[in-house]
Amino acid sequence: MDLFEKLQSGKRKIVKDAYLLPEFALPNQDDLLVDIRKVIATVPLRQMVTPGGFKMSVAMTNCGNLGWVSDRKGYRYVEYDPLNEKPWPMMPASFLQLANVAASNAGFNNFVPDACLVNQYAVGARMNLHQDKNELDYTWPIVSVSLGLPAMFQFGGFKRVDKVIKIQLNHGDVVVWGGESRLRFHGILPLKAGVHQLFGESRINLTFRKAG
Ligand code: MD3
Ligand code: FE
Repeated sequence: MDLFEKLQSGKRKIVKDAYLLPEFALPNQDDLLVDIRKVIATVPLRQMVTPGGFKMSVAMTNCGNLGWVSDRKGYRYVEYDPLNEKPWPMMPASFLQLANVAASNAGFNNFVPDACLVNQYAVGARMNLHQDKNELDYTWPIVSVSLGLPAMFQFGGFKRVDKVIKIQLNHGDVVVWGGESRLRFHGILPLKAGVHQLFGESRINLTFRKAG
């Protein structure tokens, strides 16, 4: 952690255009938990299938106007949940507000996400190195909120083979990826066993995007 440049208000610059806001979401943790429960009661978490036919270890669902989905046909954003053919639930105000304030804090003003991907990691779940390229406009940042068990996040350069740096993401941490960092390869190493007071044996990541 101490390898990052420390900035005002505890904010840390990870690389150009990427900022870690340690524990930024902590004051909102109770509201976030209530709203996460509401979302997943409406549109259940599900393990999607990759275009290659593998079941993802991370369970996912969405809220907001657009939701990210994967199936044999590919990765894309859709307006309707394929499980019930209904629009995704509205993004809770607690989510929208947090994403907007975090983005501003990192220097990206007027961020109004239209998609929130809810990623649930059970012990052992992971996300392979990838780039986020399904959004229309890469000039908007991505805001990521980590809750529950800690995870080892890895990010690299702009090619899969570029060397990666690891950072631990803890409960309440918010990361903002904009500008030049927006297309960096990134992933999550297999989640280590543990029990979190509020989130039990799991990690939840909320990822906010302007996708459409
Ligand atoms: C760096 N999620 O949903 S969030 C994803 O923790 C995803 O669930 C991870 O990668 C998770 O696509 C990582 C942090 C993150 C999100 C988007 C990024 C880092 C990023 C986009 C560009 C660079
Ligand atoms: Fe990603």
